[in-house]
Amino acid sequence: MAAKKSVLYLFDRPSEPVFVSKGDTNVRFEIPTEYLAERYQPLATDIFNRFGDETGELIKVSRISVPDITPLLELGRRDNFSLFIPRHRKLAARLIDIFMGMRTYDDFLSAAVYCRDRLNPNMFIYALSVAILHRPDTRNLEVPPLSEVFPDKYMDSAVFARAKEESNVVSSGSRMPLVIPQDYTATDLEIEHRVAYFREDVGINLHHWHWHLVYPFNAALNIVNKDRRGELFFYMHQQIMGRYNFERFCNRLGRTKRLLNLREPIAEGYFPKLDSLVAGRVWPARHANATLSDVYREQEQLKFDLHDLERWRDRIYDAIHKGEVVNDRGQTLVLNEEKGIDILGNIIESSILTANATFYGDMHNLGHVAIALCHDPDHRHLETFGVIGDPATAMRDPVFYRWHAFIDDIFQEHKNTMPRYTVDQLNFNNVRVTAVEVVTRGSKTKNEFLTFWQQDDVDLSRGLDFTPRGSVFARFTHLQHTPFNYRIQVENSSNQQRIGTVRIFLAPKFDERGLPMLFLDQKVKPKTNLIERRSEESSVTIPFERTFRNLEAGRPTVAGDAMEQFNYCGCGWPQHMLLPKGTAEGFPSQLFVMVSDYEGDKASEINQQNDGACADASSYCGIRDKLYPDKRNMDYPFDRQPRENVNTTQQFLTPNMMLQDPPLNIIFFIMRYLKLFCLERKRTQSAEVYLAHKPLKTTTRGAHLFFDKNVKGPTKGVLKRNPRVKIDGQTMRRSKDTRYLGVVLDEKRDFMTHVENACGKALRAMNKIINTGQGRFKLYMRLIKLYHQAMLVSIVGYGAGAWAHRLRQ
Ligand SMILES: [Cu+2]
Repeated sequence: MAAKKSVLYLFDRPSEPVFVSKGDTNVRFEIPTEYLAERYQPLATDIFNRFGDETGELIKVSRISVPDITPLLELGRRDNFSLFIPRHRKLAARLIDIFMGMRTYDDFLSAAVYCRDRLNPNMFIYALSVAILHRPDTRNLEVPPLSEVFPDKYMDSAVFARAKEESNVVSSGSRMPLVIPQDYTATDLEIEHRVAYFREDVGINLHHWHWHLVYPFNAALNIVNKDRRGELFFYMHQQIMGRYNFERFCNRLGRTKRLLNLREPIAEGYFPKLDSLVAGRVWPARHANATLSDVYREQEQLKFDLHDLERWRDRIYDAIHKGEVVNDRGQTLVLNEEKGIDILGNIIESSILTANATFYGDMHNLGHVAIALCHDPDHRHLETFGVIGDPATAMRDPVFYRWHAFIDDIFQEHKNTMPRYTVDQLNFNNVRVTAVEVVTRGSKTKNEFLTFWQQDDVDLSRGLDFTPRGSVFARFTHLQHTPFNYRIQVENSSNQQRIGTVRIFLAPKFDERGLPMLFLDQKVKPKTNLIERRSEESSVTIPFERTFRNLEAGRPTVAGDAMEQFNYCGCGWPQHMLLPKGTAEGFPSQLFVMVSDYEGDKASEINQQNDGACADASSYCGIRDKLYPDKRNMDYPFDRQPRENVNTTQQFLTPNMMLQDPPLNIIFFIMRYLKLFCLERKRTQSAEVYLAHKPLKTTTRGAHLFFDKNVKGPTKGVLKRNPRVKIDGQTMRRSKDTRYLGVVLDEKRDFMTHVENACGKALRAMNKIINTGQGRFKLYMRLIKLYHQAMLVSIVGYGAGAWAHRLRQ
């Protein structure tokens, strides 16, 4: 049986054929001849000869009766793929079905290998990811972050030409990170560009993509139909809007205007500067003041009018005001307090759970499509859709937020019809919040958040098809904050122990209506009066390493439940984006803290464990196979109109709530590159690059590093084997060899590594010469031999003066 994680190698360089070796260790799939894509069938012998020699682990792919994928070929290899396009969604759902239906892991692997070179890589990776996440035999695997599989969806396209150069010219140990400028999509002439760092953040786009992997629109019912899915669609996107608007305030921009009138020009233009490496095309841009039109594109089987969107919108409003919807069997479903928002979420999104697809249509998805295709609605220019047409890239575009502000408004319309919470419903008898405080670690001033720019590296190599192996890093700049603690004092005047949930919101101070933003939602047992909570423990975020995790690093070390839940964990708001940027002079904000009665919060009678290693973003992503961890309506207590005569947040308070006073400031430091941190510290060999930067701390210095200081007496200074070098708290990996003037010096000093490297290089050159010579230029064997001698001798013999004497020993 093949090892479980072998399927993950299919994520490596998704448009390179499956028989080309994968990963840094040259893993190879041994496939039946008939699995080769049609293009390669006539070349089978040649291919197996050429690629068969490469060393590395061999994964045997068993022969199964292959699934019929003819209908799926409708989407071409080089076409763009979008989950918002109904036709694409259906094709992907079929592929997910095929993968889910494979009885054993080996069959699954075999089917995936068979499909890989035939189907559209974007669709393949999507369906494969969903299947891995949901198959019982693969759910422990970590799906590589999409930013590594398709880095072209997350980064300035200019970086890829440089990455190709770097990886072709410089050997993998000595490559320097390629710095991506922070402002590459626009200048400050475009005021919306002030929040580009938010929209284009790799982490939040990954979160959005991953959320849609955990909650696919279309697949088998048991995958789609998760607990309160429709409500979570509303809530997760509503929170994004709240967070985005806060960011806008910090940048002196007003809150997002709803895209209410579909016929009005869209003021915001967006030029993404992204290339699709799969399609070999650029992602289309949208100029300012573009208008939407009816969409009719045969190729994607898309045909809808703006009228359709408007009619669906009106029907949905109609249903909200009547308080009921009609399902496709003509039955009435009441939009009540408990289920209403969930039903609406499914209708508006719309997933296959929608109550009535014909009547309420496909509004949210086709809205995305209409905007994404406004530059070529009838396909006359053969252009593909813009970034808002792909969940992996949609959040980059300012219009995404305008569209979702509109979607959110519909949900609020429904929420406004719900009965208001009474004081009794909000209060927690005999429990009072008496003090709230924020302590930023390392800072003496209380009630102050600190934010700054930070740089980090992401490995592009997995997505750089047809280039030499080895890591190539792109260095990007993102927002970050200093970790902090909340200190909340709660008084319990009853004589028993009470259990409550602490809900913490952050809002801009000068927002009269108090648009709240939920940041934390935690369970505590308030027997002790002082509750302290670390910012990293937030129930909406996942740690930085998990947002950008890769196959090798970031895996939880404990087996069992932690692993079980790991994939779910790729979903979650990135920790580094928890706090808005604030301003240099301090942006006044306010914390709202509430302790609610756990009796009303708990999701089920059986006290389900929510504190597994991977429940950390449960507020946005739920917990696998479990009920959503909080029974209250999502966005409680702010999901309803306030009770009579309550106009300010202050008046809204009951004793178990508190508005922090004095307000706290979010202070932004313009201290660029505060900390350099290499994501793949464990794998990179270019440690010296990082050592050179000042802010890093090494634990031992100078001579002590390499000479054992514990040895006393005359032997003091004996060379220490395997010295442990720590940089910034992390142990550096020791490299066993180094390259000097093209010759590899290894630890044993027998030059075997060099000889092996040179032979490998010569072998690859030889294959290339045979391939091009015979296949392309039809050269005589005699000539090819001549080339061989000329090239191979120079490769193998390079620097022989330095190392050849060792061969004799
Ligand atoms: Cu979305």
